[in-house]
Amino acid sequence: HRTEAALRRAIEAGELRLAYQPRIDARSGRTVGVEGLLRWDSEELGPMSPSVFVPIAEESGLVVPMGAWVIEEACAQIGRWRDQGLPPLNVSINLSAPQLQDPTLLDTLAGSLARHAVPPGGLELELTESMLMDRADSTLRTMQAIRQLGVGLAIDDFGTGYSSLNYLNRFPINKLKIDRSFVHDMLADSTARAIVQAIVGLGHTLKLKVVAEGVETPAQAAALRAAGCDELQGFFYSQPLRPEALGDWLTEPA
Ligand code: G
Ligand code: G
Ligand code: MN
Ligand code: NA
Repeated sequence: HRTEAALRRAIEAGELRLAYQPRIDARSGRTVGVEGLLRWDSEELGPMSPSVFVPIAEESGLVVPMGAWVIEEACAQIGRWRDQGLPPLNVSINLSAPQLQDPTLLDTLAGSLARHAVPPGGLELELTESMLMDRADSTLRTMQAIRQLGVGLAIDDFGTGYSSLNYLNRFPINKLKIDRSFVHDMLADSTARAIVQAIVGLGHTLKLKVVAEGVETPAQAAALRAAGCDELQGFFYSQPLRPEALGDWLTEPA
C-alpha cells in the first residue's frame, strides 16, 4: 500500500506534527486545555487528513509507533510551553483501539511523562465508546493503570456509539465529549437539544466533566453554556493551531 509505505517513512523522517485546538472553560471563557490533532503534509502525497491515514495506520499496525510519537510529542510540547512560561494546559490526544490493547502503551506513556516532567492532569487520552466494550476486563485494568500515571481519560464522540450506562460507571473516566453532530443540530432540532441536555445531566451525575465539540456559532456556544457544559471547543473559538501560535492565543483577548 502506497500510503502505508509513505506513512512509515513519514514517522521516521519526522514529517508528522500536531496542531492544537483550544478548549474553553464555559464559565470563565479561559482556555483550559487543547486537543492535539495529527497533521501530515506529505512530501510525496501532499496534505493528508487523519481521517484517511489513521484508519490505514490502524489496519497495518503502524498506529502503535505513530501513536507513541503522538504521546511523546504531546509531552514534549507540554514541556516546551512550560519552559516558555505559559500557564499549564491540559493536553488531550486521541487514542486508537489497537493502542489501548498494546502491551507497550503503559511504558510508552510512563517514559514520555517522566522525560518531560508532565504533571498529573497534564495529559488526557480520548477514547471512543466502542473501545470500552472490547475485551472489557483487560481494558478496565489498562485504564486504571493509565489513571495511576496521572493521565485523564475522556470519551470522544459521545452519544454516537453504544456504551451501556453501567460501563460509564465502571470505567475510570473523567470526561465526556459530546459528539459534534448533536451540537450541529441542537438549535434546529429539539431531539438533539434534549440529547445534549441528557448527556450533561448524566455526566454530572457521574461526576464527569462534559465538553461540547464542534462549536461553530455564538448561538451554539450560548445554548451549550445554558445546558451546563463545562468546556467548549470548535471553530467558533479557534481552528487547531500550530504550537507557536498558542502563546498569542492565550494572551490576546478573544
Ligand atoms: O483533525 P481532523 O478533524 O482532521 O481529524 C479527523 C479524525 O482523525 C478525528 O476523528 C480525529 O479524532 C482523528 N485523529 C486526529 N489526530 C489523531 C491521532 O493522533 N490519533 C488518532 N488515533 N486519531 C486522530
Ligand atoms: O473525532 P474528533 O473529535 O477527535 O475529531 C476532531 C476533529 O474535529 C478535528 O480534526 C477538527 O479539525 C474537527 N473540528 C474541530 N472543530 C470543529 C468544528 O467546529 N466543526 C467541525 N465540523 N469540525 C471541527
Ligand atoms: Mn478527539
Ligand atoms: Na469527537
